[in-house]
Amino acid sequence: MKFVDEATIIVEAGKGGHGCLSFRREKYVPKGGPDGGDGGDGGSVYLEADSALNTLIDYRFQRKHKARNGEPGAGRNCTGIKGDDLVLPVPVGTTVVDMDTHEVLGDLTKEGQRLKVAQGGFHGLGNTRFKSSVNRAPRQTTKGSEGEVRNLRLELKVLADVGLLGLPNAGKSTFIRSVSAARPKVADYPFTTLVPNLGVVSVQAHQSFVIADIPGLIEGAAEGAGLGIRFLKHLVRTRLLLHLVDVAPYDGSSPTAAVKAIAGELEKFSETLANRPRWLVLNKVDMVAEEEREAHCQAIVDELGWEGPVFRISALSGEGTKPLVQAVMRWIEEQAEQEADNPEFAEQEAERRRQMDEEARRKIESDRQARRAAREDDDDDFDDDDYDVEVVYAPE
Ligand SMILES: Nc1nc2c(ncn2[C@@H]2O[C@H](COP(=O)(O)OP(=O)(O)OP(=O)(O)O)[C@@H](O)[C@H]2O)c(=O)[nH]1
Ligand SMILES: [Mg+2]
Repeated sequence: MKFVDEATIIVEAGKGGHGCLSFRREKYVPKGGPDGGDGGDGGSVYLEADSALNTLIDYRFQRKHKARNGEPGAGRNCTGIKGDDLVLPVPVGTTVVDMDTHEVLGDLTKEGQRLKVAQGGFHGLGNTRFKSSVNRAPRQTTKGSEGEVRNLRLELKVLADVGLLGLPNAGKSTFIRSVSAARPKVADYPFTTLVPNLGVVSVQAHQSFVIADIPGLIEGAAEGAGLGIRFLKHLVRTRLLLHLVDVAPYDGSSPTAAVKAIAGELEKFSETLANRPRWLVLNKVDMVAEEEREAHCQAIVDELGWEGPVFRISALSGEGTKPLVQAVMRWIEEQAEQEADNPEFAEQEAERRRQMDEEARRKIESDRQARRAAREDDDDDFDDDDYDVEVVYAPE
């Protein structure tokens, strides 16, 4: 299935039905009173989070979505039928932004959560409503009001507790394969992973977390090198980043330089994200002779002046992955407890998430505009946000 994480759509609520102008006409009843009924309300448009979906692809094909109009009222005080609401299913993790005001209308993060995005028009009143002791034959009615119309941008960000970060070939996909049931492709060439993959890591019964594998980043990604950096937005909902680095690259390049390059790109994408908790994971330790391992790894840590947590693993053999996964689980639980016990901390976290969202949105939007400006013929159908690949997206 094609993975699409952004789409722009137009939603239009239904109009309210007009009120009816009518008088009772019956045999032998001269001058029957007013009997024009009210119109029906127009249908509203809702978005609803649906866990069966994991891409916004459908919204690339159909962009306009309209709820039904309310029916007009009729004689004999018949009220018009209300227009049906339109409920559009979107993947869990979809953020909805009003493109005209740039306002974030909502974040659909739970299965079944609903958000009204366009209010249906209000019904018009029939002339019966205007009957009074001084006006027994009112000819007055009101029209139904228009339904709301909105231009929306839908943004999908995967929901994961932990995000993986690293150069291509660092072993991110190998790692997620070794600790979860996810089966992303692994290969010894760069950019094997083209779309985010999720894996559920079960630590014990009832203890699990979700980990997101994203495409590799390279130096200059913020300026569009490699696959660019827009994938980083999939990390903004995570709580913890695992920064994987190959301790013994084939080409003899420096692991330290690799870590710094990634940190630099992260910073350019979102400062707040760059300052989130990030653990260093030294991968492929099996490639270093056992007696040299300790010194080799320590040298990298010293050269970086890394003060945070460090883990040494071999994603391929599984060595060291268990302690890492357990530490992650503990950390996540502690964070969750802290958020539950300390409202101030929870509010700060929420604020940081909002900030990251905002920074990510700004960066992606300015990149998009730069690309559009660079393209000579402004071909509107050209979709540079597409990931033109087939993926199996199975968080199991
Ligand atoms: N020896 C050894 N090789 C590893 C280890 N982890 C990964 N590899 C190999 O490194 C290569 C790249 O691994 P991937 O998991 O595809 O790397 P990635 O970080 O997902 O790369 P991209 O998707 O391209 O960003 C593959 O040939 C893996 O078999 C490890 O711990 N030890
Ligand atoms: Mg990969």
